[in-house]
This record gives sequence, C-alpha cells and structure tokens, in this order.
Amino acid sequence: MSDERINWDDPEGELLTEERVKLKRPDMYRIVLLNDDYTPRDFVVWVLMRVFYKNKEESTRIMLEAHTTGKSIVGVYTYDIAKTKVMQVETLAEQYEHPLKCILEVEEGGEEE
Ligand code: TYC
Repeated sequence: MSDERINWDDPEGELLTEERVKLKRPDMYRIVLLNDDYTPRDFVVWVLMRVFYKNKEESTRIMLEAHTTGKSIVGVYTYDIAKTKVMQVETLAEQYEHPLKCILEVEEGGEEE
C-alpha cells in the first residue's frame, strides 16, 4: 500500500486537519446621552468634556442634540470603558444632584470575513 498523502512524520494525522475558526469582532457599546428637563445645559457640556474628553464645540453639539431630539450618541467604546464612563457620569450627576442619565446600546461585532 502506498499513499502519497500519508505523512510519516505525523502519524497522528494532526497536521492534516485544517481547522477553520470563525472569528467574531468584539461587541462595542454606544453611549447614548438622554435629555431631561432639569439638568443645566452647562453641566451637561462640562460632564462631556470631563468624562469623554470632547472639546467644548463637540460637547455643546451633543448636548443640544439630546436637548432637542431627546437623545444623542456620545461615542462607541469597548464594554469596560463604556461601563466606566457611564458610572463616572452617574457619580457626577449624583454629586451635583442632577438627574442626568446616559445608557448603553450594544453594537454587535459580527463575523470577520
Ligand atoms: N434639557 C435640559 C435643560 O433644558 C438640558 C439638557 C440637555 C439635559 C441634554 C440633559 O442630556 C441632556 N436644562
């Protein structure tokens, strides 16, 4: 019996096995700022600058979008960073007794090509 496919250096046949692993991009998390009737506009802008390192123009734009439409996307982050930033916003809002809130929305990573 002779078979050219036999690999004598690999009697277990492990090297003949081709495994296709499906890779998935990590899920990312959108932080969405919610409007309310009580938090002062300047406080919202200050929080966006302090927690998200946005400049004043961008922070004002995001604040105004939330103010006029009800919500605005602040940014997209990995889970740990997004959770931490939401907590930082909550902590500042509590400290200053404002009802400011932001929430997380998942963006499915999906399969890599
Ligand atoms: N609507 C608030 C006001 O009129 C300002 C505000 C803007 C609050 C955006 C929250 O996410 C927000 N004082």
